[in-house]
Amino acid sequence: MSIHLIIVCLLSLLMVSFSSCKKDEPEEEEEEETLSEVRLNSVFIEHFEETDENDQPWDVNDGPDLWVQVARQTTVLWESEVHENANQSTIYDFHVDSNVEFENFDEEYTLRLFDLDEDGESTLMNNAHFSPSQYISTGSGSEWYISKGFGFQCELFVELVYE
Ligand SMILES: [Ca+2]
Repeated sequence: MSIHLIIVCLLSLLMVSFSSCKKDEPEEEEEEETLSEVRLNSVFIEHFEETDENDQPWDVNDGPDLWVQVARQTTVLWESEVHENANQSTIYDFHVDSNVEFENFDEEYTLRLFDLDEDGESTLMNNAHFSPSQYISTGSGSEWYISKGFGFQCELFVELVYE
């Protein structure tokens, strides 16, 4: 074997080991998925106060005409359609059609329940404050339960988007 051939052999060996070295480099570690978006899909009103603060029924003829609102401070993010003549033994599902997103997990949001009156005005029946982080940190998943005693109980169904 000529010295020339030996050098060529050595060089190619070196190149092979160099390229295999590169191949063996560990792939970039997969980044942990982080929660990037929380969207509101539905609000379920499971129980509402039967009467107002004066012990009067919300609607003298039939049940209250329910609708809900989600707000951040003074900004209204979403308002639902109306479920007419609601009764105590039914759970009401208010589906969110538009894209409602809780952008800041630490911020406080407000859920309000109204009765739509015949004159077109609405009476606030109850409200509750919540912040997404309180549900995220406790691993509540996609169902957020809100309760103010037995009088007002509801559940938010959310979609958690990870990146
Ligand atoms: Ca009614």
